[in-house]
Amino acid sequence: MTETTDAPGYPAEFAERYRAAGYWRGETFGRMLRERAQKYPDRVAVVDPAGEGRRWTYAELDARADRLAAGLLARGVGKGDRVVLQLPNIAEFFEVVFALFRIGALPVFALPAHRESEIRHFCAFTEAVAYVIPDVSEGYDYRALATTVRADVPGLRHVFVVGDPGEHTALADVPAEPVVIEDEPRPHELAFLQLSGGSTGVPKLIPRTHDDYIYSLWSSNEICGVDEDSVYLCALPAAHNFPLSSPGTLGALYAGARVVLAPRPSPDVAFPLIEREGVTLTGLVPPLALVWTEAAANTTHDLSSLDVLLVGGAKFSEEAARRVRPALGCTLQQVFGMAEGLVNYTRLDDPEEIVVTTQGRPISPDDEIRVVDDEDNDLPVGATGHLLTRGPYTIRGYWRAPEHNARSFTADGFYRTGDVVRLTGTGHLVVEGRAKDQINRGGEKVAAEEIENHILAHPSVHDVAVVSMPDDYLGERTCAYVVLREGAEPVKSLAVKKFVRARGLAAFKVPDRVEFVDAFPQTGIGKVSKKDLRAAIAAQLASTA
Ligand code: J2J
Repeated sequence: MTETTDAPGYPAEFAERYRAAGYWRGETFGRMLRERAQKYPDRVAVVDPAGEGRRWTYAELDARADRLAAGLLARGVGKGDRVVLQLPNIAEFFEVVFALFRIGALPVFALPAHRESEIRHFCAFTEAVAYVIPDVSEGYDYRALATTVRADVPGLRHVFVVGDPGEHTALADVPAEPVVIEDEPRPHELAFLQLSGGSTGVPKLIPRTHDDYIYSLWSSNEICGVDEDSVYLCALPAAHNFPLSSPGTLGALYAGARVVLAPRPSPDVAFPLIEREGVTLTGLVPPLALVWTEAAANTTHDLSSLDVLLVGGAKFSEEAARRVRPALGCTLQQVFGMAEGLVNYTRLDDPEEIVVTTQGRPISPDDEIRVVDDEDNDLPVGATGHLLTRGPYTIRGYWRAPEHNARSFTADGFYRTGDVVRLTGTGHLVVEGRAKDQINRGGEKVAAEEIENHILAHPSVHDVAVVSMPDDYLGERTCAYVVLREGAEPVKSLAVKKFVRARGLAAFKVPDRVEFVDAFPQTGIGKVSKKDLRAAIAAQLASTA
């Protein structure tokens, strides 16, 4: 049982079944890296082209993780402690993650885009003992953010900085002589907390175990053809679940392959890296895949090493999917995954029609898929409904969220994904829409309620409803419908955006558009009809296009 007071674990009979089936191999991340370092000491594990450029071998990454683990233990960071990690795509990301894995401290994977509001919540809610940041990245000084957060969260004992630490501690000063780790993490225990895209006021945390996550990695490797000769380009933010695990950087390291870190995902950065490093696969969200297919037509860079392009995080249109092979000369794999668990891939030998028209099928024969109506009745194959799932790498509940879990999971442990799908006769899933109150902004998830709460704090705002609006490039953008207080000072759309930004939110959550109305359309039972608001803004955009 992985049951703890913090999160519901897999029931014993399921855990036994997953072990007996060979899915859960009884490995941990810490030991996995040690084994790879013994097998492939001199092979390059991580390439970080930033600055002078660094290439760490497996032996070097392993030794660094050991030394950092010892240093963290010496500073009182230990098993079960939470550590909020907010690093860009740099080699230290893996040094820190594996050091934490080794001592059994749990990384909490924040994104570089997060700001005070999110980071304060992660640090306070997880009772984190440490926060790891770069000094300055993409022009933003994370040390100032850390100072602010630390003042609000007294339990946060350490801020470790990659680079110039300012008033904090340099990560480079932490490593110490390796020690024997007493209470090593065990395979069924938690390895980290991943962030949920979410639909609630604050992002929920996803507790993943070594056993379940490592299963998703080695299976993804088989499905995507990753072996020790593969070269994975990490173009999306490394902390996101897609580039981390589908098959991602951790899948690549599991295979003994090479991870190449792209500081940014744009073709001008990524294409030269593909050529230089002989990249064989990478993963992108749909808007970037479009940019890449367009840029490939005019590039002088040799992209011929690229075998597989994974596209997921948001719906990839059939039309765009058809362009991938002609433009980039590689195989497209659509991937429909979620940090909570379930990941679907089109297979490398699927017929082209399936690859361009579906979002794939589950990793595991033991991924249970249900497509149901609003009352949880199972629908026939081919009908569109809510996707529920349970399986060997899908969580049974969020971390410290019992009330929310009662809504997000069925009594028998199926996760309510909030996705609306259709199952084809071949067992593939087609994503048709979404029932959760979320905007999928080109793969970046925005929980409507979170933004609504921020806008409601504005003194002139009486009520607000945040909805998606169609967008050619991102698929969706965010539109906030605002009702002002009677007699309130008139407010401009820009002022609302500025207000949200000033509350310290990731830039991708600031509404793209603000519309002022006198009242909201209502549903039959007197709730705000977001469906009508979505239709209204879509019609308005179409008429002005
Ligand atoms: C439509 N919607 C999709 C797709 C995800 C691999 C790939 C992606 C994620 C991810 C991930 C979609 N078509 N191809 O974790 O390991 C939407 C769904 C889903 C939500 C999950 C991985 N691929 N989505 O995107 O946790 O709505 O994970 O429930 O960020 O993204 O978001 P997230």
